[in-house]
Amino acid sequence: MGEFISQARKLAWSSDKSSDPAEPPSVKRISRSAPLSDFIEALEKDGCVIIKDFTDVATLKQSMDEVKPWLEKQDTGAKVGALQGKTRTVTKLIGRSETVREKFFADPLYQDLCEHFLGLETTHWYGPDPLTTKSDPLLSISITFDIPPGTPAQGLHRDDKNHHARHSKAKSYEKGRDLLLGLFVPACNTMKANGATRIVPGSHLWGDEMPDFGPDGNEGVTDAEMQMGEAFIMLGSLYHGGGAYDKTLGTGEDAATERRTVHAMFSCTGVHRQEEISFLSYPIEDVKTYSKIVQERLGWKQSEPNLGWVDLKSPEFMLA
Ligand SMILES: O=C(O)CCC(=O)C(=O)O
Ligand SMILES: [Fe+2]
Repeated sequence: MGEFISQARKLAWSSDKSSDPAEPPSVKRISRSAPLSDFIEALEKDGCVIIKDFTDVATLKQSMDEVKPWLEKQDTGAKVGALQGKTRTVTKLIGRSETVREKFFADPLYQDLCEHFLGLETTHWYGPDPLTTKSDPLLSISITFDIPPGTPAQGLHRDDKNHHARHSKAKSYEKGRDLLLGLFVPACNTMKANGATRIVPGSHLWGDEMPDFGPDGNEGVTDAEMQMGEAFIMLGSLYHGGGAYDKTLGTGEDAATERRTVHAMFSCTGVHRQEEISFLSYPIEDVKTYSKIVQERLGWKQSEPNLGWVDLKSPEFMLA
C-alpha cells in the first residue's frame, strides 16, 4: 500500500562512553562546542543537561518582545495539567514568536538530540524482503510560561504522563525508552528563589512505582538554576516540577512586573499524538513561511511507511 520510499539515514547509535556508575546523577553544564556524544551521554546518564551557551540576552529580549503582546492579552492564568491558575501562558508559540521558532526550536543541537532520542528506524518484512523505514520527531507542544511571585511549587511529575507512558526500572539507558524530549529556554535568570524548575537527575531510569523523595520531599531533587542564555533539555520521563516562587525578589528593574518566564518546547516521536494539534494551531499560509525543519516537525512530512498522509501522499506538496 503506497509507494515505499527507502532513504539513507544516519546510523542510530547509543553512546558507548560508559560514564562512572559510582558517580551520582547530576545535571551537567556543557558548552555547545562539545561533541554531540557528550550531550547524549549526559542525557542517558542523568536524563537532563544544561547547554551553557544556548543563546544570548539580545535574542531572548527579541523573543520577549514577540510574546509580550500575547501575554498581556491574558489577565488570568491557565488552570490545566500542572498549571495552577497563576501562570500566564502563550500557546501556539511557534507561530507567535519567530525567534522561538527559528532560533530556539530549530536549533541544530536540540534537533540533533531529538533525532537521536526520538527518531525511529524500523525494519519489517514485506514477504521475504526486509524494509527499513524512518519516522522523524514531531513538535508536541510549544508554550511560554510566565510565572508570577506567589506561585507554589508544582508536584514532581513526568511530562510523558500525557502519552500514558510506562517505564521499567533500568540500570542504564536503552535507546527508544523515551517518547518526549523537552527544551526549556528561560528568558530571565532562574534560581531557587524565583522557582527554578526542580529536577531529579537519574529519575528517567526509575520504574512506575510511587517515587520516594525522602521525608522532606527533597531527596535527589536539584534546582535547575540558569543564567540567561542557558537552556535545559530533559527526557520526558524525568521527574521535575516548577519550584515555589514565594515572594517578589525585588532585584529586577521593576519588581511589580517580576516574573519567571520560560519558553518550553517538547518534541515527541513521529508516531505519537502531538499535545498541541499542529494543523489547527498553525495556518497553512503561515507554515509556508517557516523553515523546512520546522515544517517537517509540525507534521508536514509523512512518517514512513504510512502515517500522516493527504491523498496517500506526504503532505509537503500542499506547501508548494
Ligand atoms: O515551571 C516549570 O519550570 C516547569 C513547568 C512544568 O513542568 C509543567 O507545567 O509541566
Ligand atoms: Fe512538567
